[in-house]
Amino acid sequence: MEIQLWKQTLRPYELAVDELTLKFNHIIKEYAQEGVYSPIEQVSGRVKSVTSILEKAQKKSIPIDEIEEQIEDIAGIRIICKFVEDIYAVAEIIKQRSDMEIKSYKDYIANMKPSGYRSYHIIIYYDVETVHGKKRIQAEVQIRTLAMNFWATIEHSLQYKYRHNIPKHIKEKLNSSAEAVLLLDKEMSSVHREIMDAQNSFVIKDNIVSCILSNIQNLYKIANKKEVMKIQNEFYRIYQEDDLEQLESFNKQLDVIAEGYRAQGIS
Ligand code: 0O2
Repeated sequence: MEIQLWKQTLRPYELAVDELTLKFNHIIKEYAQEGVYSPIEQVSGRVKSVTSILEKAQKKSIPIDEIEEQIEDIAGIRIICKFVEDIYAVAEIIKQRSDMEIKSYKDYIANMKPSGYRSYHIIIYYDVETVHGKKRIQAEVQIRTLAMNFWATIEHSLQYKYRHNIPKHIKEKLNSSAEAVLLLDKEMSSVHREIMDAQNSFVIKDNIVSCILSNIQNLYKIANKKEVMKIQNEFYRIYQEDDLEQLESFNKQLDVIAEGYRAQGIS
């Protein structure tokens, strides 16, 4: 392939990475808006550099004109989760989507790589619309926990530094830290439910409080100031009690009051 064609070839992959990153980030947002725990913690994406593509093609004896077909991770998305259970929930979300078609997957969590690498990989087909029309590309979605990502990032940097010939004593440290990561993920899974509940109630409280605040702000514009001050003080009192049910019922009452003022404003 001519050098100047690389940029053009990689453009649809850049578009795919941008779109997929946005879509996965939107999932986090939707969960937050619905006050539900999100299995996705962070999302990032990258297009493989030309050097890395050429290195991989050389290593795997892939002819230049078969690169797009045979190198499945030119577009790469990384999804970071808190818990191992979340990884499988994310994989399920991807399976259910109509805009991503699963080509294959590799479960390096159930089958850890000899290096100690753990992650769940899904290769998807994804359509992008470019000025030259529709193009179906492949993208690799790597799903891992925060702990797995920490290990993989360090190990990747060491592979890069030692050009895949990591000294024995460092390999041993990597092996023992891979064991520690496995243990950490197991320990964290045992408090999965508690964390989910805590996070859910935090998100629910956060949503209720922002509804209350926006209602109070609106009331300030249309209602009697003294009455709004009373409502505000009542809100502070209930907030300090730290009782979600009370907060919810106060929010409902406030909704009715605000609605009444809106109705008065119309008539
Ligand atoms: P980069 O620089 O991250 O893009 P293989 O057959 O094992 O050579 P293949 O067929 O591409 O590789 O599939 P595999 O094994 O699923 O690896 C795909 C990607 O997973 C790799 O891309 C890495 O990002 C990551 N990965 C796989 N194994 C390891 C590992 O032992 N350590 C770390 N840190 N990451 C790993 P690239 O192109 O190799 O690298």
